[in-house]
Amino acid sequence: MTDHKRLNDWVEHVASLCEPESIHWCDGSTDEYDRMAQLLVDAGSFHKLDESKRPNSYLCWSDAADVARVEDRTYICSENEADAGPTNNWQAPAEMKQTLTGFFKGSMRGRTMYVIPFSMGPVGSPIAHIGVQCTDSPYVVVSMHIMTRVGKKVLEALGSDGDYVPCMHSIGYPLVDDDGNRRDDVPWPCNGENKYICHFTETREIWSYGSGYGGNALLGKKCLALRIASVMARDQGWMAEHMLILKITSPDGDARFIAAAFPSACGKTNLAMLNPTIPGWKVECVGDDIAWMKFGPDGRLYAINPEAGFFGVAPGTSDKTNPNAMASLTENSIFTNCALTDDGDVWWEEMTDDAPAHLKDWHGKDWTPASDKPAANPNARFTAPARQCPVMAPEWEDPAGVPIDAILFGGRRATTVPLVVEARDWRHGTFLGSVMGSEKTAAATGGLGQLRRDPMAMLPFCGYHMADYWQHWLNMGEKGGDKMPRVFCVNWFRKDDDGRWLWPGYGENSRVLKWVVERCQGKADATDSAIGNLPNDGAIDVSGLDIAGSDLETLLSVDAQAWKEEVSSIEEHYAKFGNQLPQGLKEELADLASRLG
Ligand code: O2Y
Ligand code: MN
Repeated sequence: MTDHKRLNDWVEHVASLCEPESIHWCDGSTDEYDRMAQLLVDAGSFHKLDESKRPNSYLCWSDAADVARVEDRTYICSENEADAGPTNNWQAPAEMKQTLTGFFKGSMRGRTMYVIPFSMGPVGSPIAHIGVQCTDSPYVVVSMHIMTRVGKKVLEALGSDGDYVPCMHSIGYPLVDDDGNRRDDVPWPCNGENKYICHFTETREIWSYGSGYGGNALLGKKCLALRIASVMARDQGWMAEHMLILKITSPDGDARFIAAAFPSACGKTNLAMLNPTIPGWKVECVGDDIAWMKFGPDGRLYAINPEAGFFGVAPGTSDKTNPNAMASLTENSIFTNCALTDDGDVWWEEMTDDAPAHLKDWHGKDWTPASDKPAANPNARFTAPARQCPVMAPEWEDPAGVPIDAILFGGRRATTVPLVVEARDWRHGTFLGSVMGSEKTAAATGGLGQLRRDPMAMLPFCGYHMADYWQHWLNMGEKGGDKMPRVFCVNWFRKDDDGRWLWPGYGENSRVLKWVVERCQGKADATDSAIGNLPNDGAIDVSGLDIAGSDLETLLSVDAQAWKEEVSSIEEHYAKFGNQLPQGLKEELADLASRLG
């Protein structure tokens, strides 16, 4: 209980609907975390990892039908369908609430309801916002302890009348039925038939039912920090973006902050904590997934990472691809759907060159390298405190945020899109973000790389009409004028006709970041081209890198024919947004077409 009457009334309302056996207000303490983890061990949900190998860490395996965000079960419930736009599932709020009230009725019977007050961002920061999640999942409680700031300090910041986003969550697996009959619990309770992740954008509420996994259940992350926050940001004049934030310092000590949006499977976490290969340059991490940006007193955009932890994809993460992520999860971490080694540690595909001779896979079954299925689920996750990352920037918890110098948009494009191009101005940058996308891997499409446009990497996360979101970007540019960050488009994934990578990626991407910083410093020249400002010859520092001059030329040139095809593809993409497409973006597309001739 608190002295916040509205909050108490809401918690009482949720309890009377869901009928839990007891209510626990989370205080965010270590003691609470430990008790909750032990409860999960006793229930058979958590496996405690070997204390000498992975101190204070746990592994759990989810239900095989609850392994990822469920985009087809995710809804934007605005009063008008048109406000959700063509890229979101929509249902009227009253209808959805009626349906879900039926599901939530009695859904927590036999369980404890946890009330989690959490802050997205440093508690008390003018850029931060508060949420309160009611949930019947202790897995959610421990995960929220890592991913957000939880507990008493949040209630204090809320005071007796502060604003918060109410987040109602139930896994939908009551232990007592309507007739009072009790059933046994299972290691990963969830609802096998119904899952709903709903956002009531006008009233700023989140209702999530049926799933205990990741973005469906840790409601501070995608639900609050992106879908609801994007609507708040539109209404209040700020930006809630699916972006990492990094700090980069040049050898002369000049530090710059860069925010970057990438669709999934583009190495976002790797870039956020990259080890630069160019001598004297330093990269530090502020955040790996989400950026909230508000205008500061000097008129610049200041960003915070609203999260306190990493919920990263485990498979593919290794000491080679991301040693800093590996160092972040050496202790105090939760692993979901990874494999278990015989000596009580975790393993996933590509963690080491050679797989262990024997494992328990994510189904708990015996596994050997001869098995035809992966040992870890491809969407297996680590949940680790950000403070454990060896390259966190000292400013990462600064309540004032960090001033953003540049914004990068990236995607996975085998052809057409150069290694880096700078937008001519904010409006052109908004255009580049609105058309960005990734090719699905050939494996996923049966051989053909198929392009999926994912504007600003916000396709599954924008809480309103995507075209209005672009208009909001343009409006922000009008307001911020020449103080807005420079915008760049990057592509680490170019291939030649034989499928050979043209760019080495990983730490070598620091060479591109260096050019970005030099553009911000006014030190590097660029050439105006049909698609934007390209690096001049020799401007990308490739000293010590074994790269053919012809490859570099391909990486930094404009294939006019391919771009003409791109224009047609953008026209198709834009056509989905009808009349709501901002005039400024129509003009940018026309300008591109005319520059291409
Ligand atoms: O699969 C999930 O539930 C989580 S998805 C996710 C997790 C961390 C960071 N980003 C994402 C994403 O889908 O962008
Ligand atoms: Mn993400």
